[in-house]
Amino acid sequence: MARKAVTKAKATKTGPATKAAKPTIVKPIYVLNGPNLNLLGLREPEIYGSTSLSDIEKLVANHAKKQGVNVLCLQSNHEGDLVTWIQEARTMAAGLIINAAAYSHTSIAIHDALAMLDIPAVEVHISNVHKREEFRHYSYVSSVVSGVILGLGVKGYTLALDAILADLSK
Ligand code: CA2
Repeated sequence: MARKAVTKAKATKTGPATKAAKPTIVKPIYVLNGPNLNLLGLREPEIYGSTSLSDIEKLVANHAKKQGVNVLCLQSNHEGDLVTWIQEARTMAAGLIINAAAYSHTSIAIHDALAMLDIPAVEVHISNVHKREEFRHYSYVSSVVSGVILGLGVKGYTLALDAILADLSK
């Protein structure tokens, strides 16, 4: 279940507050990217577009900044790194965005780590995996996150951020 970051509305001298103050989210939103995504923009632009991972990270960071939140963007080609960062997110993050790339279709370790999170988590895939090879149709991630965004290109990352912020302000 999503942790709620709530700031109480301040009472004024003239009476009780009528409108709740906007919640302050102090912890960063973790943005985790898995194997080979460091090569985005270099090959297969017909599937993944021409945006690099560093461009995506800037896009998400700017989008977050406009809404007064921070992101921590991390990428690894190693399954264990992703597991460690997901575990770290349990206490250090307000929410988590994950594109586990090929590990989405294989990793029970990532599934188990995500199952232990109690912060909102959204799975992102740049491509529509359901229009692709059958081995990409199943994701071990999907059943243990709040939601999934796929096939919408790099915009999926900012949409995921918006979904997490909406969840946190409920
Ligand atoms: O669509 C996605 O975001 C994927 O997670 C991307 C993964 C793929 O294994 C998933 O099925 C769907 C692959 C990322 C590979 O990235 C590349 C980067 C540059 C050139 C080719 C692939």
